[in-house]
Order: sequence, then structure tokens, then C-alpha cells
Amino acid sequence: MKASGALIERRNLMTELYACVESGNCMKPWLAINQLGKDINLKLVDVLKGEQKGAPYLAVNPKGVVPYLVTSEGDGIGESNAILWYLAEDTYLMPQTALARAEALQWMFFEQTKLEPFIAPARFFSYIVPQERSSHLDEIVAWQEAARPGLAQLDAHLAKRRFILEQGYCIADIAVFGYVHVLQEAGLDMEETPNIARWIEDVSKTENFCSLDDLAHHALRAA
Ligand SMILES: N[C@@H](CCC(=O)N[C@@H](CS)C(=O)NCC(=O)O)C(=O)O
Repeated sequence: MKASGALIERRNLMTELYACVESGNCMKPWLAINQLGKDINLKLVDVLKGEQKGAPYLAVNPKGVVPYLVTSEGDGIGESNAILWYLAEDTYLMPQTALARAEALQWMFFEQTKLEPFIAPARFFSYIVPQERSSHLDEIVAWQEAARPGLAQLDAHLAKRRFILEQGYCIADIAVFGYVHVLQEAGLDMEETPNIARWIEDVSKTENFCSLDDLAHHALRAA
């Protein structure tokens, strides 16, 4: 698949990551890029201003969401966890065996089905646009309730190992970290999940770790 429009002509340029600030999904590829020391041009898309649905960005990614990676050959990749998979190829962030890769995928799908769909909107209306919180109170409570079983499963899993996979830190940690590390901003209580709290500390200490704030600072400088 080639990125549409003008990008088809833009081959052999620097790889570009289109991202917005304050997004756990956008933080994932940004963290992997930094930990792998890859040279990438970060392009800020302001979703609060609706830039993701404007013609210039739709020419890059017709799906109108971020994150989105455009490779130096003009190929476009959407979905944060698919981008992670692409970036991690042949690096230490990719699990080494077929079984471990399958386990990583299992947690990456888990993140997109049991955690992110509930933590992200609860956080959005509680933390990103708090002025809209009061008109979404019932939904926020429902999202918080829906997130709890997945968080409990993750917490029980992390009681037995330091990182998500036995072999150590990998893209599954990055995928799950994106929104789980900001669960308090979604109004969820970290004290209910002490093993997740410990794992967040451990991920935050990995080499060349960078936070959501780092992404925001870099994006705003690049804009
Ligand atoms: N499952 C996708 C979710 C992408 C997504 O919903 N991105 C949000 C930002 S975190 C977005 O672009 N929202 C703006 C919109 O939907 O218009 C992923 O993991 O990349």
C-alpha cells in the first residue's frame, strides 16, 4: 500500500511519523523510535483542531487518524501496534521466537480490545477536554467499569513477571504502556493494580525511555 497523493512522489525522504500530543497511541511509536535510535521526522497533527480530517492530512492518511508512519519509500502504515511491529523488525524490541512473537501479539490485541477502547475515551473526556466531562459522566463511569477486568488480568499477569513477556522488555510492553500508564488520568485508581504500578516504574527506567511530555515538547518544537 502506498500513501496516497503527493506522498507517492516523495520517495527516499526521511521516514515520517504523524502524531498528536497527549495520545497514548501516538506515544507508542515515538517511544520505540527513540529507544531504537531511529532518525524520523515527527509531524504534528492537532486533533483538537480537527486537522486529522482536513484535506492536507487526508492526502497522507485517508483514514484521518493518528499515529501514521510514512516510510522513506512512501509506504503508509496505520494502527499504532502495526507501526510498532514494523519499527521493531530485526531489533531487540521484537521477541526472538515464534512463540514469544505470538504472545506479544496476544497482548497487543488485548490492549486494543480490552484496555485502550475504555481508558482512552474516559481519559479524553476527564483529562484532555475536562470542560466536556460533566456531559459524559455516565459514559465515563461505564468506560471505567469496562476497563477494570482487563486491568485486573494484566495486574495478575505482571505479579509473576517483570515485563509482559518472560524474555524481557519488548513491543508488547510499549503497546500496553501507551494508555495503561495514564489510567489515573482516566479516573482509575492505580492502588487497585500494584503490579501494574511497579511495571510502569520498570518500563519508565528502560534505556532511552521518553514520556508523553517528551513527545509533546518535541512535536511542538518541530511544528
Ligand atoms: N487503533 C488506532 C486508534 C487510532 C486513533 O483513534 N487515534 C486517535 C488519537 S489517539 C485519533 O486520531 N483521533 C482523532 C479522530 O478519530 O478523529 C491505533 O492504535 O492507532
